[in-house]
Amino acid sequence: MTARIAVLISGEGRNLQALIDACADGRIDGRIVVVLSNRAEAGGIARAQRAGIAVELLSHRDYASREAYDTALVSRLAAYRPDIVVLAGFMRILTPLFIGAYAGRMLNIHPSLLPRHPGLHTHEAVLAAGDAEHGATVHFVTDELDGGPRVIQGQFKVRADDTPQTLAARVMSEVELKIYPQAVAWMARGELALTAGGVELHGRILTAPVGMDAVEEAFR
Ligand code: NHR
Ligand code: GAR
Repeated sequence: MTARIAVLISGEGRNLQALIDACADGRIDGRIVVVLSNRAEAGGIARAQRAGIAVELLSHRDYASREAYDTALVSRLAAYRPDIVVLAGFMRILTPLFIGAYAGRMLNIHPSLLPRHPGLHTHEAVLAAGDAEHGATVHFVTDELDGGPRVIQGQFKVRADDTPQTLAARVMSEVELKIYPQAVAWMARGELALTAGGVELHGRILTAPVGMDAVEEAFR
């Protein structure tokens, strides 16, 4: 059954574009039923419109509290009956009110090798810490910010001349654009789930996130 997918964005939407493309060519057995942005300037809005996807704009500035915003978010999304909610560069921390509505059905991609460097400004943090490696992580979204169970991680070596900009570019092109469509494809096929025992992928409980070697040929 083709999964109904909601994508939440705040920015450029390159991850969104990769998901749009993977749905269009059948690598993801899913349909993006809505793209919701909290920012009117988000470049991803035009990408959604070009693909004929419904766009919802919901600015957090119009709400007095995080709970009021999340209540509006829940009701706006409910109209689209999503099976899966995908955070793709969404920059607002969500309260338990929203997380509870989509528990176990929501993924995020974070630009670091979690549990290293949760939160913002991860590329700067990697350089400041002198890390030898950097990358990105897809994880289930829980109440613990950037702390939900991890699914897949991709990494590469940091170079002596790297800057936050060069790191961001490699995280995106070498890792994020491959692992996120793959993770959403697994979820849409029912091959990935969050169970009481942890993350289940292809019938096995993961003891650690899988790596780039688990990415199928079609997503490389
Ligand atoms: N919400 C919950 N409950 N759990 C997670 O794991 C979440 C989440 C919401 C967003 C993405 C996350 C990331 O990948 C994400 C994961 C925004 C902030 C943040 O500090 C931190 C982490 C993430 C996203 N946001 C500021 C805020 O006050 C606003 C920053 C801005 O607008 O530029 O919400 O990194
Ligand atoms: C991505 O690198 C994503 O990992 C990161 O923002 C970028 C979004 O790019 N997410 C966060 O930092 C969440 N706090 P995109 O809009 O072009 O997909």
